[in-house]
Amino acid sequence: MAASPYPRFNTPPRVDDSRLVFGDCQIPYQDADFLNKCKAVAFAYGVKKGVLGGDAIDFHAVSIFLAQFKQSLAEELDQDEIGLTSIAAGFDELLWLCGNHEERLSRMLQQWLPMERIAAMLMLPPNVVTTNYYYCHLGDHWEATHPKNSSVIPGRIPSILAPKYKRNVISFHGHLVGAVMMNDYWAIDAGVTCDPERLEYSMVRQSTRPKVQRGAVLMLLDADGVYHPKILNDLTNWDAEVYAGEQWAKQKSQKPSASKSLKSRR
Ligand SMILES: [Mn+2]
Repeated sequence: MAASPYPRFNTPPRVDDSRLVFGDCQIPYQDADFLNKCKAVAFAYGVKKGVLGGDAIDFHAVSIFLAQFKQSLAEELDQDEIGLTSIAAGFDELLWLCGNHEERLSRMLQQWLPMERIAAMLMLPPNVVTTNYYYCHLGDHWEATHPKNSSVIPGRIPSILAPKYKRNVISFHGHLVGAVMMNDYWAIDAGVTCDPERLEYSMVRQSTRPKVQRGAVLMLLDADGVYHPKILNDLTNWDAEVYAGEQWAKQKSQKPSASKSLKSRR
């Protein structure tokens, strides 16, 4: 019989450069202070590209969930536009992955709105690049993903995804922070960049779920094509990281012979 004329969904976006990987900003509930600190560290290292790992906007105006505080969709879209434009400011490219919150308007309309259309509706600048995939590849060995599942155990979901997809995994959606080694793979729960105290559902009503944790991952690609994740969270000494980044960027811009590489002595 004839082969199916329909496409195979096997073309996720791929990047091959250093990236600030962050997500779950849930604009208009973003943690501006934490986001500004993460961007300051990335830019100090000379990293001007990012991966926005889904749930960038909350879309609470079109959520099926009951909420005490609800704005109109028009009001939220205004705030989403302002918030996303300012998050993207300073980046040469920000790859915006799909998350379950980005689906909310489509669910209400009962038809799929492509991410590109959502970005166009928000009049986002051209440095914001979209994909309809919920994950992207970073080089041959890493991925950033906004999976369907969540767990109450930090590192649990990425440690299941990693051997399945045969990659080191940076995972969003879980709202937890943790990095574990599972067999041959790193499994990182990246944390959120929203303000946990602005999430009505987890603040007004108590649950057994662990507390929402802030975090992001700066993925630094070295000259040999190897990624070195720098995990950013509430333990981070931001001034020290900015200083380290500036020194590192300065050293990198000088001739290679000017610095002794530890790698050569391995
Ligand atoms: Mn999510």
